[in-house]
Amino acid sequence: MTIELFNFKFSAYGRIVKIVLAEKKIKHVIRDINPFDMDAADDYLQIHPFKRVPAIRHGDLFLYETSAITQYLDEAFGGPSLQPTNIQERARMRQVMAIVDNYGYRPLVRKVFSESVFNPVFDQPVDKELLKEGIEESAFVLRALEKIISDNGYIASSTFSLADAHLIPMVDYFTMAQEGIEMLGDYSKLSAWYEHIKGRPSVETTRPLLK
Ligand SMILES: N[C@@H](CCC(=O)N[C@@H](CS)C(=O)NCC(=O)O)C(=O)O
Repeated sequence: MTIELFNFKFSAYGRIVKIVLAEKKIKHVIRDINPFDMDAADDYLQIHPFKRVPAIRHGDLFLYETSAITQYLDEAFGGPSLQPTNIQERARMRQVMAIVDNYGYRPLVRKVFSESVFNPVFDQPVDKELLKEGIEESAFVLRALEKIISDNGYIASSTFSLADAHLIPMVDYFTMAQEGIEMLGDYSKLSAWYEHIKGRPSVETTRPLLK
């Protein structure tokens, strides 16, 4: 059964799932949904009651929430395992994913990237206050990640894990902003991680082109 991925082409969260699909070479088709478009709501609300992306369908299973999706894909399909077997590394992996969800996405993507890059590219109004707030909040996130990053080349372990897939779309968008590049430069371990990961095929082939 082919996976159906309900996604919006610019979604940072959708890209996490795409990276996992690419890492594990899972066949899939993409169904385009724009969660920001109010008209898209009615049918899609049956699949995702909170009207976000991504969601997947696999046979009779419909699933939303990115970390549930990526864990499911990792466990239901062959290919490289993306969850470390070492218990401490696995805990770190889950911690990084939760940091991204609870503290990272909004400042890095919805405040810094959106206000500094996305809105100007698409001729949308820019909210300088939101950008300033995003820069301040992002510093806490980067500092926290710098403290816990593994010394083994990846964010949580010695091999690429779901945590790397969860974090890279956020940092990739963040560093499209000049403010983001400058800030990341203050964190040597995170910068080295980013340099190591950004050219990985699953990361390069899923990077959205803005225009
Ligand atoms: N908790 C959700 C978050 C997904 C999410 O926020 N997706 C964004 C796109 S990257 C979205 O659909 N935004 C629509 C909106 O905020 O109205 C998950 O883990 O999948």
